[in-house]
Amino acid sequence: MKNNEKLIEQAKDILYKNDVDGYTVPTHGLYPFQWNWDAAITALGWMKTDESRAWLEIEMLLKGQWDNGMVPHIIFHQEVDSYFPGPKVWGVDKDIPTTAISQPPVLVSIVKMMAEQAKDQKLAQEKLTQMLPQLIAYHQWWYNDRDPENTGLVVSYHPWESGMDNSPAWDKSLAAVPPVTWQYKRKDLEHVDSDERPHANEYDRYLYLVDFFKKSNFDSEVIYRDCPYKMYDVGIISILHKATKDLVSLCQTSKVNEQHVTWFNKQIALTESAINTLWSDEQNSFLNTDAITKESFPVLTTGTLMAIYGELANKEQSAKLKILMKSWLDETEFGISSTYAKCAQYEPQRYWRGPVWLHINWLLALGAEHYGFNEESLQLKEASQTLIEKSGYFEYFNCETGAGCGGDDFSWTAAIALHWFL
Ligand code: 9WN
Repeated sequence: MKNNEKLIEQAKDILYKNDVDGYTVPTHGLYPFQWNWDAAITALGWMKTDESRAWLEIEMLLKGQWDNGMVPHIIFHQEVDSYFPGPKVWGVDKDIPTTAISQPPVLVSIVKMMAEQAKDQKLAQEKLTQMLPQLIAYHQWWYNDRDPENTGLVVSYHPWESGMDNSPAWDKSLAAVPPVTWQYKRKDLEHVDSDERPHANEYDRYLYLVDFFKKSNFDSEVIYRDCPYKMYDVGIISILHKATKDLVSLCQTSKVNEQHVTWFNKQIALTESAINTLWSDEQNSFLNTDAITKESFPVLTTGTLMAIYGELANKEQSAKLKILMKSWLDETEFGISSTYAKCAQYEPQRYWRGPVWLHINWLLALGAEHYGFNEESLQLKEASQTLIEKSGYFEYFNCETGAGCGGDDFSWTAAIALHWFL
């Protein structure tokens, strides 16, 4: 790559700049706490400069784990008032305040990659042994809490849980959630242009759900029964599935109790069969589906393509997804747009409705590689390199112009560039 040395230095500088006492904020100001999937992805970047710091990132994340096993979506390690909604709105009364939902569980897969690539194997094995019980508890929580009826498909309770906040796939289900009636002041719009962020009517409903969790005393059974938003999110299901397979492999090499392996293998088999109920022959894709109304949404997003990363597509499905991925890639120059450009809801610049995220390009490239879609995987990598050379380390990028959007000096963008191609 052009300017390789300079880009490496800049990426590492971003990690150090965003380091706050052992955890990394995604970017200062806009996101001043530790986020779940950001932390995991950022740890991969730390592996390129300081392995013990990388392990510390994961340990800090696991400090926020709930007794029931959930690893929350945000860990509010310190008070900072540049973000809304903060710990008071979430109302989680714990030593370290957190939110009450999780995020796409890439964690275990990344821990496995870290252990495999670590130069300091002694440290890696020590950390792995120490964290494995917590990682097992996290995955048990996903299946027990979010699929109590053993269907093979976990549900998600909030667009923020998907990590792809205002993806058009959530529009209809979110519109069925009542808005909050109290007044609030958003802080994201103090940092980023409003045309790059979700609309007010979406925030009204995001907050209604936050209130609902609090009013339900965070009781899993009550939330499962009454939550007005329940989604079969192909992204979460796929990422969880891949991570559970990685967890089984970690358990086997670490000689963990065989019962765990058997139990997780059962979950893996259930999902492999149940995922077919989300397949659409019309769209030639898996579709996100409302778990309350059972309506599936024919909008193609990076979440729906994640089945490739999750290794959940069978032979015929993967052949169709390859064609879809190819034409998706041909639509724009910089990788996979978060919403397929031919869908009516596509907007090249608005949050999760079109822009490109570097870590999503990377996850999809891994999936493409798994299925032997070598051309697509290479195209994703080259497009991602072009993006970084052109625009630097933004949170995400306009998929048509490649212009940086959202927060600048962004941790996961720097981390993936370091890990993947620098
Ligand atoms: C809410 C931190 C997070 C990412 C998400 C991204 C965005 C938060 C927000 O930022 O979400 O969690 O306030 O917009 O959508 O994927 O983890 O980078």
